[in-house]
Amino acid sequence: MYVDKETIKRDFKKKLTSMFAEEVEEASNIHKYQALASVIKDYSAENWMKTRKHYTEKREKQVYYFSMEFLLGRLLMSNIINIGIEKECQSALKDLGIELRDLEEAEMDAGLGNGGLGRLAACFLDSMASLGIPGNGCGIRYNYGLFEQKIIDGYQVEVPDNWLRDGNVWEVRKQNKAVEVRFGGQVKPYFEDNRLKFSHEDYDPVIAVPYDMPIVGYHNNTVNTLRLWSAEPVTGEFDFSSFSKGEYTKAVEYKSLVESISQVLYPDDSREEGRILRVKQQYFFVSAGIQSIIRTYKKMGVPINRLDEYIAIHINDTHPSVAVAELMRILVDEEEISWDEAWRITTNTMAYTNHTILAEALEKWPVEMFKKILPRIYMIIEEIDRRFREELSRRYPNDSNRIRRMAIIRDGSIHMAHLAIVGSHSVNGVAKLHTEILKKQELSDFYNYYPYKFNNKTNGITHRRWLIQANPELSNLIDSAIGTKWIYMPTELRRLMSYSKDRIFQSKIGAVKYHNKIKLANYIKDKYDIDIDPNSIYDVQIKRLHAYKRQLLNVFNILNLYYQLKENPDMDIVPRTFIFGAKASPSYYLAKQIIKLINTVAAKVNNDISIKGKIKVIFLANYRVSLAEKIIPAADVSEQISTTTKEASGTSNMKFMMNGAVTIATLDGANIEIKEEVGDDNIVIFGMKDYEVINYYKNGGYSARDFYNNDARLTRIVNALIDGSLNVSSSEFKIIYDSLINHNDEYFVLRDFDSYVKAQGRIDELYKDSVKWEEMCICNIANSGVFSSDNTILQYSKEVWNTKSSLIL
Ligand code: 26V
Repeated sequence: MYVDKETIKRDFKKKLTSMFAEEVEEASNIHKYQALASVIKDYSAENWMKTRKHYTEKREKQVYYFSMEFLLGRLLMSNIINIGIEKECQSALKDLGIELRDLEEAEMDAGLGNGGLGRLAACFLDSMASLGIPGNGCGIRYNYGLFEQKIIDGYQVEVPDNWLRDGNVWEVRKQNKAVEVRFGGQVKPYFEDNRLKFSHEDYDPVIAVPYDMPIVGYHNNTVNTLRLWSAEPVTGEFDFSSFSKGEYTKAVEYKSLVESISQVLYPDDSREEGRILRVKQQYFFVSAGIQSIIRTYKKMGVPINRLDEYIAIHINDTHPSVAVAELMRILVDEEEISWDEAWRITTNTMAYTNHTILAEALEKWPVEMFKKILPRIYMIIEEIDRRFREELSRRYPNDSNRIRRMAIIRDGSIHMAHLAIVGSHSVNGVAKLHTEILKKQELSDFYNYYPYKFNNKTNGITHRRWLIQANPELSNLIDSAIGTKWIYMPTELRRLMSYSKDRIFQSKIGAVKYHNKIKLANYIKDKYDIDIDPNSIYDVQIKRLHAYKRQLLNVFNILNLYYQLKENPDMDIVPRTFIFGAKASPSYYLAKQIIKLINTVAAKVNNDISIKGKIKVIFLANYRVSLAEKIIPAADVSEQISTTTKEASGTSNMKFMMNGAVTIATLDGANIEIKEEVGDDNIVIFGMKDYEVINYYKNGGYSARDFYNNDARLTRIVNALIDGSLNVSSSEFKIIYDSLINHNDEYFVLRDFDSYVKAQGRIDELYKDSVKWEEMCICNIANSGVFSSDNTILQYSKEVWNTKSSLIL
């Protein structure tokens, strides 16, 4: 869609008037942002309607991506770019004395996710829309997203993220599409027309109200929908004036139930809190989502038993796996379809992605708790479990252990991953190694039983946000070298390979990087009042804080360098700026102490003039999507140093690569595939191999204490945690010390230390050879195209969902 600059100017001024009764000169940036966003939303409104109508008229198969998390970040720029009116907006605003980039900064991030899993969902929405695939998101409209992180005295302090304070310009509340979701109560069986039926009584009804957000495709007139559900009370359900009737307690409980459901996102990554509320949240959006799918489907007039031909439901991790039981409930109880037929439809409709092998993250709900909250759903899960066990005992008549291991309900808990696997036709991991580990280890029983269900879909990232939007200079430079075909076909970036040794192109790449580094330095100066040197290597680790991601290994290398520099301040190394960004789960004490450690080391290193500014450590508070967009284009080195086997895929690794950073990595997750793409010379690999890690876990035989005792560098560094030499009390980092020495270093930090230090030495050597370095950067960019989420989504579409692109002409 095209809009000229004069129209934008006129519409923008009109909006400022209608929304705020303000002139351009008097409006704040927030108001100007809101007016512009609202204008942009208006521009996409017609295509939004058209897309919906088009899908219905053509009876296209639609996919619904169910996810508890959508980490969208900001939407203004991405919508403007995808509509295709960036230049027009820029110059319209310029005429009015406004910088588009300033308005961009006024937008709050939609931070409705913890990390990789939530951001992946957002990248997938962008790709589906840009490919014209009929794809919808379904999730929760949390009033509060992931907490805002403040750093006070080096510690993480969590502050509520009130992202809706100024309203959300992008959303549309659809009151008339609200549905009821039922909690608690009892289920009474009865007979009617010779059929066993169930009536759900005395339940607490909650109204689910959808808020729709447009997902604008890139230059293709497609506008898909992300539907987020908000929980509201049933009006008139409880008469608060009738307290005298003894209804008071019930009324108060009801009110707090309703208010809590869509109140806040769980800030836990891979750690189970076992909270009742989480089950309620899951059922809430799943039930609302499926009810609304069925409602729309029925309008098409196709019989319900063909649902699986028109609808695909994707389960993002186990969080929405109750969808299996909810769809069964609707088909069996409400549509009165036979169990077997309902089961065929359900399993053909559902597909499940696993995102982690960490045991702590596998959701198990206590039966006693679950059946109180969802009595009918529990009965259905029991029946699924009973039939599944029966099937298993026919197949494995003498293997009761195996049947127990695979059961959905076992030892008083419901295993949500098992429910998801049994109830889906497709189960996938998110990178080659991860899928192999699922097949051979974590889910090997299921792989044996259902080999045809298992497949790999390596993650991806949208190159529109992570390259075109975040790094416009690089994007323009690429255009000038190879044209713009890569935008529609990211693997075309390969054509940059013919420039990898071109000295002129190399220096242009270097200049773009340098300019991005200056921009980041200015931002850091502005926000944190710290000077960083754009001629230093920007070495970046940004991701959730977790022991397996090994921020600690990074810190140990820094301390090692620091001690070396203390002894020899003239040591010949390229100056380095180590940049961290990470949020820790509020209940994850070890992770929070690692943040404190990073800040403690930063204070020590940055204030020690004797090392002549050769290394600096910066912890950037409140890491989030919009901050990632500033950091990644400026990075020289991408830290992907998880304990091998633990990082299912990683996606920041792909973002860095696409922006021309060189990766230092273990052979874990998608790092392996990155190495395959760029070749051994363009990535720096270190650390244990997957089989070594697996062997250690199986057979023991690792002694962290031996490494601590036998490597003088480690002795000194680990001692520093408890000897007060970091200028904090000697008990401050005792928990970190204990995790390494007394709990035998579960994630092999000490084991991989030497290998990591050597790898960092190689980085230093490579960087000194600027011709080689630029060549590496170009090879990384050139080979990053396969990691566009367009590529991933095309595979899901073809191999899992059976959907196709359907563009409005
Ligand atoms: C688990 C829980 C458990 C309880 C409370 C809240 C909560 C939130 C999230 C999770 C699961 C986290 C799993 C996850 O984020 N996995 C990451 O998924 C990325 C996308 O596939 C992948 O790149 C990362 O390697 C993987 O760690």
